[in-house]
Amino acid sequence: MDDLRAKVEEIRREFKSLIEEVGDLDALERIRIRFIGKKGEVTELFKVLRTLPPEMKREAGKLLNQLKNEVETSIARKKDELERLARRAAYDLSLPGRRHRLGHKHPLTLIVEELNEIAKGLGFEILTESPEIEWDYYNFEALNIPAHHPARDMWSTLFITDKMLLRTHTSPVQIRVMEKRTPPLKVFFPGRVYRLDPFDQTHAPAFYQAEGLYINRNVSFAELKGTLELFVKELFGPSAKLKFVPSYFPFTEPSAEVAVYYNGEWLEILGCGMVHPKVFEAVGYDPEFWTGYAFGLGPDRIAMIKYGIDDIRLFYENDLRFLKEF
Ligand code: FA5
Repeated sequence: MDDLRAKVEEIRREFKSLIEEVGDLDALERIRIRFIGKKGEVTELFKVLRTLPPEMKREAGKLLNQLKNEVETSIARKKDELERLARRAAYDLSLPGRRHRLGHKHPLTLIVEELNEIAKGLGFEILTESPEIEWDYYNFEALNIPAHHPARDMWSTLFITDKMLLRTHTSPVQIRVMEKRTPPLKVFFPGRVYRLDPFDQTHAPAFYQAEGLYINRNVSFAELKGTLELFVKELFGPSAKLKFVPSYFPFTEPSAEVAVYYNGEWLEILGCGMVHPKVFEAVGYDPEFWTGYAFGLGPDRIAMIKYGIDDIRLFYENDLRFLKEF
């Protein structure tokens, strides 16, 4: 019995010193096999147990079970610890962190915001919301474009019902504002508009417009021209080349278009003119008393010139390689 006790102590000491030193899972497995494997040192002692006389078996059994439990518990604890260390080593803390990519504003949003800022600087009040689904009355009729008038052909329209459509321009907002307010007024309203236009290099079927309206007494065409020149120079720089071309819109008289010189050609960016007396009549303003100008800018075309983009479709394809450039 004393022999057995001494043997147990020896194994225990040996096991303890080994388990303290062990640094990896393979070595730990070797220790497990050595002590409690099928032919392990502790396992072999149990075989000796069988040969002992019955009166010693009880005490010896207790001794051996205790040793076996100790060994098993220590191995399990060590295994946990080594596995945890291995997991931690899989993280290289010296690597730089992964940056979360933040989105940013779309180039057309940037242009619309810039237009708003310029307009604000010129004393316009900005209206950010207006309906994109519009009544025929506001989009056409009140703007001096009666039903069946050939001027309707200027806007290839997406009708929803006979009387309801996707607005073809931001000009209906002129009517909505004038119906609600009394002059003088100076407002600017960007928004999306829709046309059955081909989706080509310079046309989109859904695009932006931004419109200005100024009503007061004795407003002159010279003021309109000066305002638009300022707009263009603010946008493209003081050396930007622009030209006024006579044009026709049913709701302005006289009317003009402005084109900017870009990449060897003139690109039309806006329509404008003096508010037509018929429009004043439609909203109940006295055309003998009030005067005013209106203009409608095309932010898509402006973005093309400003950013040197030769195809409007790039703004709508949502290719991240393109959008990341801005
Ligand atoms: C108009 O829509 C008038 N409402 C502008 C106006 C307002 C005139 C106030 C007088 C007074 P127009 O159809 O020309 O006009 O369009 C104005 C601008 O929108 C154009 O100069 C152009 O820059 C832009 N635009 C027109 N069609 C498209 C399109 N399919 N894709 C992108 N931009 C377009």
